[in-house]
Amino acid sequence: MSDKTEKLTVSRRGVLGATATGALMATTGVGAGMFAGARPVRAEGKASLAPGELDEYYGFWSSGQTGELRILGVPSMREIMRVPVFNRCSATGWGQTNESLKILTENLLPETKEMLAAHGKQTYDNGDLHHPHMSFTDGVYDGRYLFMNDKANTRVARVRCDVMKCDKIIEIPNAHDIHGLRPQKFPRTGYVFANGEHEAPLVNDGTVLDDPSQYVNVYTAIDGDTMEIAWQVLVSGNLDNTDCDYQGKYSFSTSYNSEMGTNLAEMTEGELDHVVVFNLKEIEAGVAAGDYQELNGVKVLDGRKGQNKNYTRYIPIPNSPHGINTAPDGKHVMINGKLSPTVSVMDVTKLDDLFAGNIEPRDCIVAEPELGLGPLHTAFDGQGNCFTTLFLDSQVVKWNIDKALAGEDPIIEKVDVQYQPGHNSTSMGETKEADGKWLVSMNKFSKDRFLNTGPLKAENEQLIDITGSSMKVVHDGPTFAEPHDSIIVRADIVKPLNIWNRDDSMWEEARKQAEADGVDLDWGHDEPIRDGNKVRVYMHSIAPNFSLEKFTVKQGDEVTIYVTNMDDIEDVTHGFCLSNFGVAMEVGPQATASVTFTATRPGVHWYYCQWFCHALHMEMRGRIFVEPKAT
Ligand code: CUK
Ligand code: CUA
Repeated sequence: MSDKTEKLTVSRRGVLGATATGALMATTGVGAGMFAGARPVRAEGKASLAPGELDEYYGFWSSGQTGELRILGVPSMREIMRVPVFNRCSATGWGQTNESLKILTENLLPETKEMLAAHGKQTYDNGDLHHPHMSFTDGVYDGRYLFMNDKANTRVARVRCDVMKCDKIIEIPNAHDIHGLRPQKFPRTGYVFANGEHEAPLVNDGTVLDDPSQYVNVYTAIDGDTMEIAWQVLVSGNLDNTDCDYQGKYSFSTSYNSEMGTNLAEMTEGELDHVVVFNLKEIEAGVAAGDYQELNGVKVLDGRKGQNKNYTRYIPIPNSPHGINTAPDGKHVMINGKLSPTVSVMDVTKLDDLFAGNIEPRDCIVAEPELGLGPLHTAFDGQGNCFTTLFLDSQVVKWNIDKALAGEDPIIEKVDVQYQPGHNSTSMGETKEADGKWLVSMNKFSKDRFLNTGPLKAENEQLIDITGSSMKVVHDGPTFAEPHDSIIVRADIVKPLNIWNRDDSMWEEARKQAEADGVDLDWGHDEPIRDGNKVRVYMHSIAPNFSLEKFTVKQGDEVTIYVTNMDDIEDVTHGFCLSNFGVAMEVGPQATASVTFTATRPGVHWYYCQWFCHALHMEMRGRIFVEPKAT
């Protein structure tokens, strides 16, 4: 054990024994800072925008167990849009339209489809979306895509920033429960790195059950352009959060359970956990050299401890690190201690030597300042300062990297937040262009900050002005379950369309089917097209009319309705809602959407536009006649 490690172990023991572990285990939710004097919220400063004023930044928010992506304006913190991804959305028909079902089902594993079919489902209708991140070019957001994980059902999704709709969802084979996710920063995205959190047998077919010694964990690199899996690496310990460098050489993940324990006592037994460093060039060389096993169509390399491969290195870190954040200086990476009151500062320029065997793993840790209790995530101002959330202390601590490196007390200021912060994010903070204007502290508990809504309470996201010499909390923003992470992107980087392009690939299947049916998809067809008991109905909508005011099908027919919105005016979205069939979908301007259902109920049924579009919106409706089966 090196001197450094010994010192680290001792100091950690002292602090942990007395406070952090006890507080965390005994009373999650009631940390020291929870009762600290709550400062009154000032609705002042640049955070309040006048009506009609636009925000300077897009905020892309996860929604945790709600499973959607949310778009906020920063600094106003107004929620502008929700983008369904892993969830079922009543408003847009996500999870019901044929277009969304294609995306939700096309990359599910065969055994998943089988499991879902046994439950009468085509796809999952829940997800747990923690980490939304934008694609990069040259270390800065490029406005192409957003990528995000689903911890609940081991998936990764992509949202197109031109239309703000999800266009790809893949299920990750071999791994379990994708948690940490980051896009490659340089030269571009490139890879999307995804952490499998929960360990399991590599071939999880029931042959191995309660034998954790045979469990593995899996790190996945996805090609962000094709959304195909590039490679996977087996690792020791589970994987929590991940980030990568600004050189395109390394990525790294925290591991909170290097013991591979399965209960709390086992998981926190060891004094040290680790960060796994992945050497991208070496892994690519390993793939090229055929040093992998192919499993479920994926190339899986072995980067576990003791394999003596150059794919990975394991750097000891005080027990249970959580967030990992690369500073905009391109050199330092902050590894947040969680159970340890420290943040470990890793210097990425030392990683070449680490892989060459010239230095010891701990030599890459160049500072390890004590900051407070329960450090979870760190954000940056681009001026050499860090902002670390202290979950147990209910504080954000501002500290200086250079001072930490010099061994001085790096703490500049602490600010109380309400309460128990998890992630935080700064404007452009995870890019080379961190601008040091805004910080959002994403607090897990709101307690008394809003009107009481009963036992289930909102989360509280606080906006903090970090431009001045001291941090100012300027806004409280309640959010529903449960954003973990967010990014704050300069508005000029994101350029969504106002109306769809008619030739968008989103409804490619509809286009092909219409062509096969000899129908002009734009304008539709006067009569349903019958094909055995399958019936296809094509109509268009122009406010305030559907092109079909009635049509007839037979009881038991499988009916597909295609609606094309031929309005080409900004914000004129129509809907199609067939009452008492549970059918509803959004049809954006110049878009086509379709839905398939079985006409089980004979009689007269109304469909209507459920998106208020026109003074005669209520009149925008029509009838479907379902002829009863001959008895
Ligand atoms: S994790 Cu939630 S507070 Cu899933 Cu990014 Cu740290
Ligand atoms: Cu169309 Cu309401």
